[in-house]
Amino acid sequence: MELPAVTDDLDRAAHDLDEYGLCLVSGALAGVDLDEVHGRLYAAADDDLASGARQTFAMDNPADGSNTRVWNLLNRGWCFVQLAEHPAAMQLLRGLLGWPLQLSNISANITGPGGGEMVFHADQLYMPQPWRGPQGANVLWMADDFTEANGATRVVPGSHRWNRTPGPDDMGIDTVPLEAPAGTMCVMEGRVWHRTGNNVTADQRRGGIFAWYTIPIYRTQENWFLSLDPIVAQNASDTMLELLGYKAAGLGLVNGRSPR
Ligand SMILES: O=C(O)CCC(=O)C(=O)O
Repeated sequence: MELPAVTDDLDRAAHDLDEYGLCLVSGALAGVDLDEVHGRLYAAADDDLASGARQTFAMDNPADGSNTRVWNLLNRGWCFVQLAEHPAAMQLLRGLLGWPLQLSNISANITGPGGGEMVFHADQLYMPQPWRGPQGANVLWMADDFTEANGATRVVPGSHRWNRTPGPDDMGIDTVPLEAPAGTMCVMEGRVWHRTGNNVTADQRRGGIFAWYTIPIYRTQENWFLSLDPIVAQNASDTMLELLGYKAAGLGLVNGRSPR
């Protein structure tokens, strides 16, 4: 079982998405400052800790205190808005899922030393089966180097072809760590089996930013209309307004018209 090679060729990446269910794109942060992304992500995590809003989200092990989830990153810095509508991500998502799409959620998962692995899952697990194709895709932005030791996401390349969510008998299946340098973008379609890896380092945190997009017939995980800072919506591009459902066609109308 192998991963596709990291590439900066988006045609190659689209081919990898089809073949492996995921692709790795290098230098994808062009136009967005990785240091800023990294700094703002950890500042947001520290703010949540200081204010008592910190959440751990290890899914199968909520008591895993070494894990931190930072929700709704759009409110935590404009660089995250730029990531959520990044042209390279948009190109790959359009090719995979078509358009319009919605941004369901953008959050970060930070594993800390001693962090345990997450339950094995495919992101479209809440969508009716049998699956006939991808209904969504996760775009993972690596804010740190991802290594096997610091809990790189573990994936099963090719598992999208099985068209089902993993069951209890699948938990022991072989996985590969998504190892790549900070700044790499991984697009992983919604049927790919994966989980957070164990962080066995003594002192390294691993921050991954996960933007989950779906075709717009499902509810969004984040309720943007209640939680989005109005300043973000006021300054958003047309693409971002569409991704958030503030600009719509067919569904999500107000009195038969697009809200914006
Ligand atoms: O943190 C990770 O590596 C994976 C997170 C994940 O799978 C999820 O949030 O659905």
